[in-house]
Amino acid sequence: MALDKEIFKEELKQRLRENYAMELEDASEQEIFYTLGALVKARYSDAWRDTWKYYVDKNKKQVYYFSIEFLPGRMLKSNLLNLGILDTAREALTDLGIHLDDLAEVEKDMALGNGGLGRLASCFMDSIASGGFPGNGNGIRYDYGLFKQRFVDGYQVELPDEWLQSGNIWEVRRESKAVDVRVGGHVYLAETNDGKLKPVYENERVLRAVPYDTGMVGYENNVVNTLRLWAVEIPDSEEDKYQSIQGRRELEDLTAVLYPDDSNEQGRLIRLTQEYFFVSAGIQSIIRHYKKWFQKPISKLSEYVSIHINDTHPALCVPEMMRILIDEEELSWEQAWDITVKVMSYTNHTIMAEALEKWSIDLMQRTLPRMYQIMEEIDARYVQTMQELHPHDLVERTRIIRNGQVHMAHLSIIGSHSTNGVAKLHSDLLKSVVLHDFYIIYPDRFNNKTNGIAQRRWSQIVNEPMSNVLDETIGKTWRQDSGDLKLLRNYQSDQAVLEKLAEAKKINKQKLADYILGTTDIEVSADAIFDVQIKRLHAYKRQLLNLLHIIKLYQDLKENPSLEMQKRVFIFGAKAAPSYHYAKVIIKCINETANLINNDPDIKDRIKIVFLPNYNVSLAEKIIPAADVSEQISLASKEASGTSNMKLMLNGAITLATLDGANVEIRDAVGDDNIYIFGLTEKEVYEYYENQEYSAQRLYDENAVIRRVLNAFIDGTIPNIVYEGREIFDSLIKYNDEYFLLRDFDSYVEAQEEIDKAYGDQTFWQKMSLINIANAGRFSSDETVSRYAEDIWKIESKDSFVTEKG
Ligand code: 7GP
Repeated sequence: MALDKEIFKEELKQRLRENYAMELEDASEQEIFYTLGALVKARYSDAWRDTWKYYVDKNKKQVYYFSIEFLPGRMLKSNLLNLGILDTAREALTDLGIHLDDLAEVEKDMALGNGGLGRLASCFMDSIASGGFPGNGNGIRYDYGLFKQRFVDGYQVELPDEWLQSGNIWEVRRESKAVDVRVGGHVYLAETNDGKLKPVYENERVLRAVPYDTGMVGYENNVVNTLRLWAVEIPDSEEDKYQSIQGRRELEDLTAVLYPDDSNEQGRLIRLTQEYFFVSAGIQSIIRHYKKWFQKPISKLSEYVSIHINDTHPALCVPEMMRILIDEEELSWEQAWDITVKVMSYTNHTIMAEALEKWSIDLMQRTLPRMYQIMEEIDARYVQTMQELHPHDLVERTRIIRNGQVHMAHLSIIGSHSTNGVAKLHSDLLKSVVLHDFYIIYPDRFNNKTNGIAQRRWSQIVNEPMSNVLDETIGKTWRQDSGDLKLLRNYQSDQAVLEKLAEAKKINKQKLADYILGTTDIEVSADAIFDVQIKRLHAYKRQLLNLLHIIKLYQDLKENPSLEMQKRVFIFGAKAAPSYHYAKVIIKCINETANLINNDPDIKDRIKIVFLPNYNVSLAEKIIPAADVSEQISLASKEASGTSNMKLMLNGAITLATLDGANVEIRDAVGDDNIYIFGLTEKEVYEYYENQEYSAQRLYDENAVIRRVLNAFIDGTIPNIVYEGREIFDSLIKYNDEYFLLRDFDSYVEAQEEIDKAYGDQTFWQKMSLINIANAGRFSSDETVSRYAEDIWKIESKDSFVTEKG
């Protein structure tokens, strides 16, 4: 439905009067934002209800995407865009003297995730709705999102993110859909009158799970799916047990924070309970919905329901589904198992061994006794079936319960019909190394689904200047179908187009420069190369390698002030996990080096370092359109996919990368001439692991440049890092440089030098940039979710519905 500007203005004013008893002139930005949000929500509420009803009436199979993280960021503009009213709303607001962009800044980032995995889940939610697929998210409504990051004396300081303080305009609390979740206590099996074994619970705690639903608005297609996030409450029946404030707090803390520190027992307990809480609530509500609206026998469940386990945090979906089918629906084990495996599918997002989740048997038994019993049975039956087919060792290594621990990845693979990695290289590594044992057992279960990004958000919403150039050059179809970006290829030698794209980039850079000045007091020139590394702070992602190169440049410039090079601004955005000491040490070192270089008069602004605090989705939206260089420099084999690489490419940044994760596919898309590749290949990395020949000490001894750079950490060159500098130095030399930074250093420097040269030839650079934009279409999450829908979830897009609705 087209939006009439005048009606929209009137409605906004009317709602302000009704809700705040105020005229527009007197309303604050906050009040206008909430009013506008309510107006937008009202515009899609019918479609939300209709979508739900359609799925039910037509008995459509639906997918439920279970994820312990979702990172939607701000939703005002993306809802306006998807409803097809962004431009009109913007104009109407302008008429009223209001800037939509300023208003949008009022919205708190919904930051219910740490990084890539959570953002991917949100890109998928957008694309699932936009593709017209019946699909819903299921997660946790944390009271506090990921911590807010500040820097104090160069150190990361974590502050609570009170995102719900002023309410959340998009959510709907659905108390009538609450379910109870049982944890703790004891469970034993007792025979019932009819001779069946039934679990009996003793001293368990009952938690009430209350859902908060948010509409996931599809792009101009009248589809609105649901993201359901669960919050814990105390059920009436349990009120007596929670009379002390202390007791209530403990319970209410369950959904208070995202990923509580799991380095201590108390933290681990909360985390495991969180995992079960949203899994159990989600599955109970799916089954209830199925029974009420589909009216099909439970034995047909897998024809109508698909559940996706987004990394292993929701792996308890497997035993929880079994519990409901056996204990409550009274199916046989065999039948329940058959259904469960057909319903479940699993994505692995990391090859880092320390991130593969395991829980001690003891903790599992104490926290979730019935889950543990069921997992023991799954494990025993697995061994029984497999020992006839495979060698004893192999079966032992792949068991769910082994060496006193419950292995959640093993549970996810054994209990589902599909396991996928998130880029070709990653999926291959899962098969050949990380999950090789399982690949032998279940070769048909393994597949690849290369990640993608919500391209409309990461181009149309965040980068208007570029979007306008695209419209003028190739028409507007790319806005609907990002595959059409390839039309831009025809303009790679069109000087006028190249210049217009360059101008758009310049506008974005100036805007970011203003933001940088405003938040950090650092002045940067929009003529410099904006060299960007934005992602979680992790040793394997090698922000430190970036820093080593910067220090080298600094030393070169100090030694030879007339050295020719392009001006560069190195921009970082990264949070370190609160308990990740080494990552925090790197942050401190980057900040102190920034202080040194930015204030050194000899450097005369030729290099600047900007570490923007509190990296999140909204900040990414400011940085990405302004980037010239995209740093994707993880040690080959370690980054499962990466998604900032795709966002940066789409916005015309040139990728500087190792052949890791999806970088490999980006290289294939743009060709060797339009990307800068350096460093060890994944094969070479594994060779080092095998022959154990890596010696950082030798590289240090033999390479004077490396020596000088590393010495800067311990000889006082970089001030205020007496302890941190030593720690970095030792990690590289004494502990032999786990991520081979020194081995890749020379080739990284070389690639950086080529970039420096290339930027000097602006036509050449702009052409590379254009080719990157033109080939970014394939990394759309629209495409990715279509592959999941077809190959894994077996759900259909409801294009027919769109035509029915008109
Ligand atoms: C990330 C991977 O590190 C990144 O390479 C990938 O692009 C992203 O998932 C989406 O697939 N992993 C996580 O964020 C994470 O928490 C540990 O993984 C389970």
